[in-house]
Amino acid sequence: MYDLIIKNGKLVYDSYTIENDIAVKDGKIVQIGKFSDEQASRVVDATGKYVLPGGVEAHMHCMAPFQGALGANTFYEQSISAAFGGVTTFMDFANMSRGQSPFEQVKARRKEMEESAIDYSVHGKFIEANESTLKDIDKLVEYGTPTFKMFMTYKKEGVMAEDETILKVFQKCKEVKGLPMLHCESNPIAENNIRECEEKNDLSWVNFAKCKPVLCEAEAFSRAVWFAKYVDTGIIVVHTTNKEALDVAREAHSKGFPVYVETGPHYLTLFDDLYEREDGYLAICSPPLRTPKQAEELWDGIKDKTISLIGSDDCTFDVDEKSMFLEKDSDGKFIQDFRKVVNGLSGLEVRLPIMLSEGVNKGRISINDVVALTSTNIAKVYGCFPQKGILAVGSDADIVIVDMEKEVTLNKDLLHNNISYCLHEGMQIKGYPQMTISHGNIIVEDAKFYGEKFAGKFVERSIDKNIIKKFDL
Ligand code: DUC
Ligand code: ZN
Ligand code: ZN
Repeated sequence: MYDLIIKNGKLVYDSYTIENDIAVKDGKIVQIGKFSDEQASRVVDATGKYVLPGGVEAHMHCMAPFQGALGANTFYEQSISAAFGGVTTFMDFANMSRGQSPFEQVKARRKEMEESAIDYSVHGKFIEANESTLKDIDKLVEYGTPTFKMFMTYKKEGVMAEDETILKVFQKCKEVKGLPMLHCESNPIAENNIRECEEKNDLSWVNFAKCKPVLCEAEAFSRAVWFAKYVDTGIIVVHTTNKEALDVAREAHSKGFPVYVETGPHYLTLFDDLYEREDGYLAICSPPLRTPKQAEELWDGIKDKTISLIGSDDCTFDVDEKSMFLEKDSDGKFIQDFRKVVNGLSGLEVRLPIMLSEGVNKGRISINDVVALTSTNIAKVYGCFPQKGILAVGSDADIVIVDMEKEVTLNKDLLHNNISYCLHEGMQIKGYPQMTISHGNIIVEDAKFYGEKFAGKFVERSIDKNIIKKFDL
C-alpha cells in the first residue's frame, strides 16, 4: 500500500514531459507508472496539471542581521511562504564577522533553521582566508555544506573578501570539492561613485542605481571568472543583472569553464524606474534593478543557457526595516539617502509563479526550462541531486502541482511573507502552484498550509567532481 498516489499529471523533467502517475511511500518516490486508487491511502488527481519536482531555492537571507535589520520572518514563517511558492528546499547563509569560524557559524545557522517546515541547508561565508578559516573548508565539505559565499563589495560593512582571500578560497575549493559563490560588484567603483554623490549631496534613490552601474558588476564578475580560470575550478555567480556580465560568462563557457550564473525574478520583472518613486527605497537592492531592455537581455541569457540558476536573493524587510535609518523632513517625507536604506527585496514566494507566467506563458521558455532553472540545475550544482531536483524513483517526494491556467493578481495579501507591501502589486500572473508536497506530506493545498514546524530536514550536500571541472566541449 502506498501513502500517496498522484495520478494523471504531466510529469515535468528538465528536458521532457510525460504523462504518468507517481507513487509515494515513507517520504520517497517509490514507483512511477500507472496505479489504481485502491493502492494508496491518499490519491491526488492531477489531470490537466503539471507535476514538478519541488523548487530548490539556494539563495535567500532570512534572520540575517544585514545592515542592522533582521527581516520580517522567522525560519518557520519563511518556510511557509516558500511552500506557497512551490519551494520544498531552501538554503541560507551563515552569519559571519571577521575572526569567526565559518564552520562554527554554519553549525549555528543550521540550528536556527531547524524550525523550518521544509528541508534546508546552509552556505558558509568567507571574509578572510587564514590557516584556520581555510581548514574550515575541509570541515564544511565533510559536514555537507560545500558552498561558500564571498562578497566582492561591502568593504565598509566589514564583509568584503579581498582578492587574495577569493583566490585562496578558490584554490582550497578545487582541492576538496567545494564551490564558491560570488556577489560581484566592484567595491572601488561603487565606493568612488558613492563618494561623488556625497560630495554633490545628492543621495537620491535614483543615484543609488547610478553608483552601481553595469560595469561595476561586470568588472567584478570578470575578475572572479579570471581567478576561476587561473585556478581552474568552478564558481557560481549570484544575482547577475546584465548582458555585459553574461558576455563574460559566455566567453568562459565557450572554453569549457564551469561558471554557473544565477539571476533573480526581480531583475526579470522590476525596473529602475521604481527608484523615481517616493517610496523607491523599497526597491533598493544590490546589484540595483536595471532597465526593461537589460531584463530582456537576461531572458536571452536564460534562453541560450548562459544563465542556469534562478535564485530569489530573498530579503524580506518590511517598510519599517527598509527605512529604519532614514530621516524625515518637515512634511513627514523621507529624506532620500540611499546609504541609509537596508538593501534587499522579497522574492522567495513569487519566484516560481514569475517564471511560469513571464517565462512559459509568455512564450519565452518551456516549463522544462523552469524545472531546470528552479530545481534540477540547482540541485545538481549545489550537490543534492538526485535526492532533490527530479521526480525519480528513490528521490525525496518533494513535489509541486502547478495549474498553468490559474490567473492571479500579485498583491501583498496573496503572499505569506509578512510584509505590508508588494513590489509586484497588480502584476497579472498566469500559472501558479496549487499543491506543495514535502517528503510525501501535502503541506499546501487549497491555499492552506498543513506543514509542521521542525518537520524540515537538514540536507547534506556534496559537489560532484564534474561540476567543478572544465566541460568537454
Ligand atoms: N543584496 C541585497 O540586496 N541584499 C542582501 C545581500 C545582497 O547581496
Ligand atoms: Zn549578494
Ligand atoms: Zn544574496
